[in-house]
Amino acid sequence: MDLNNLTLELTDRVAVVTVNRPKSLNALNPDTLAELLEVFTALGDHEDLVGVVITGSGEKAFIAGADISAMKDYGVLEGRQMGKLGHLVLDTIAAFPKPVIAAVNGFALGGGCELAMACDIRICSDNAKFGQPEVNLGVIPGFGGTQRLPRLVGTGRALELLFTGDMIDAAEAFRIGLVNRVVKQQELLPECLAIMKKISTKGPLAIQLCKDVVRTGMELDLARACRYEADLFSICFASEDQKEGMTAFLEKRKADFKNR
Ligand code: DAK
Repeated sequence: MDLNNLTLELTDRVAVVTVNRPKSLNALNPDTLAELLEVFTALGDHEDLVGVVITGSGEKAFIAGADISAMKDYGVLEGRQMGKLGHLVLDTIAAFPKPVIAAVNGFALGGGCELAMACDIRICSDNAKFGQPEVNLGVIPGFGGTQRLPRLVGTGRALELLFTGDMIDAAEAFRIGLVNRVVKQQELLPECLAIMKKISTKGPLAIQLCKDVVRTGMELDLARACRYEADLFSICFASEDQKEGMTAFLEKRKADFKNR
């Protein structure tokens, strides 16, 4: 894989993807989006992977949005193409078979906030700032922000952020439920890796099915979603891991899951 805008590191079966364009505060240009798509597509085939942590390089920005200089002169068709690519990348992250954690290490604005919202869990450093400032530029969010933000924080709070373009700090993001946890900058990556380590001790198939049923179920009505849960619950009983997990409990030992 030839990566010019990202770095990819694999440690203890966890992939750390870092958007690496510090000069433009890790803004997302089409090449970076294409690389994200390539990396997540390749990692999706990695059976032993526990999950992915995505972050930005440096201590100032996670991702300061879509690259404004790249899109300034776009016409309708280029705008549409950029929007399609952005949605494809974020949908790929949201549907990625393993957990994805956003380690938000600074500004998460516009497309950066939208990318963080497509992840399963958001942990941020205490200097992080969030916002959807698109109205300042005469546009609306184009990578799902108008949809994922109200689903995460409620319609009223989302519309206030979308109408004002205001930035909120880490404490406020935590208060409204936009992030799971706030930690010091130097603890950010260790904290995310510690969550992944805990996840790595659980039944891998169960983790995968949990993500699937939550993500799919949120798009269904409650009755259908619960029926889907019942289907996936029963599938667990086709796995060796279910036998191992329950046997280990009864034998008062730690389960040795094999992802089968
Ligand atoms: N794009 C390009 N360059 C950026 C950038 C961005 N989003 N954000 C920052 N930079 C660049 C700055 O231009 C500056 O470059 P130089 O002047 O050094 O060459 C460098 O990063 C450092 O930034 P500042 O000098 O501005 O740093 P400050 O600490 O003073 O301010 C800031 C930091 C994050 C508050 C400020 O840089 C800022 O307000 N940045 C813009 C934030 C923003 O508006 N982001 C949202 C972008 S809109 C679409 C779908 C989706 C989208 C668009 C279209 N379609 C379907 C077509 C998404 C849109 C967005 O994300």
